[in-house]
Amino acid sequence: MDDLFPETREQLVLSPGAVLLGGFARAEAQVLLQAVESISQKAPFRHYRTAGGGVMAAGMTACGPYGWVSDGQGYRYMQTDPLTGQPWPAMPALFADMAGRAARAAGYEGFVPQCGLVNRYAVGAGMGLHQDRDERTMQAPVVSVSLGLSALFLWGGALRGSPCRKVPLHHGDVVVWGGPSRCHFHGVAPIRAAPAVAGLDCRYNLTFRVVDRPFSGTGLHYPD
Ligand code: MD3
Ligand code: FE
Repeated sequence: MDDLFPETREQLVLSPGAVLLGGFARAEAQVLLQAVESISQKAPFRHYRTAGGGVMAAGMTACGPYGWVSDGQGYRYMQTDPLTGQPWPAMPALFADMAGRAARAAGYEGFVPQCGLVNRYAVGAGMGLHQDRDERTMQAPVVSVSLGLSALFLWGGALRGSPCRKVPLHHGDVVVWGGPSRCHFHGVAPIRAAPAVAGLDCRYNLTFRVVDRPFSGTGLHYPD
């Protein structure tokens, strides 16, 4: 493993199917951030309204065939950006490539994302406990990449009331969430003020998702 993936600081199984690849994206962070900048020029960060009437603390945009949106009518994936009426910016090859390599390092072959969701957290912003269930298939894993300021990730269980573990996620960390962990509750504690990391005074999280395709890859996942 060390020979194949020298970029991984440590591999930690958080729970069955959830694998933390410490520092996996660190060496690529600057090009990933340049791609985020280019995406946000075409599809600007915005703060979606929640179904409950609130506003999300994290700014969001997306790339690839699908973007995730919320507007008070509910949460869903759309093939066009409601802000511009245009298709979402194309998924940069380095995004899809990195997500595929991370999934492979965690034991999944054939991960090809259809959505690259980009979340931006200013200091003080967090994300409440939730499940990701808007994808038509829960078979494929989700790959997430943390950039910039560190976060305390809240890792719950299958039920909202399950106890939460606090997992620090740092610049360059990648987590692959698959199998039974795919439907666990999770959230992000408000980002704490800290010296800039890689020139960033905020945190970005990229999440890569399969939205409406059956997952034909291999690895720990729910059967058809
Ligand atoms: C576990 N984002 O966008 S990434 C989200 O840091 C989201 O921006 C957080 O939760 C963030 O939905 C957490 C980690 C993550 C993402 C998706 C998951 C964990 C997951 C889907 C299923 C299980
Ligand atoms: Fe989520």
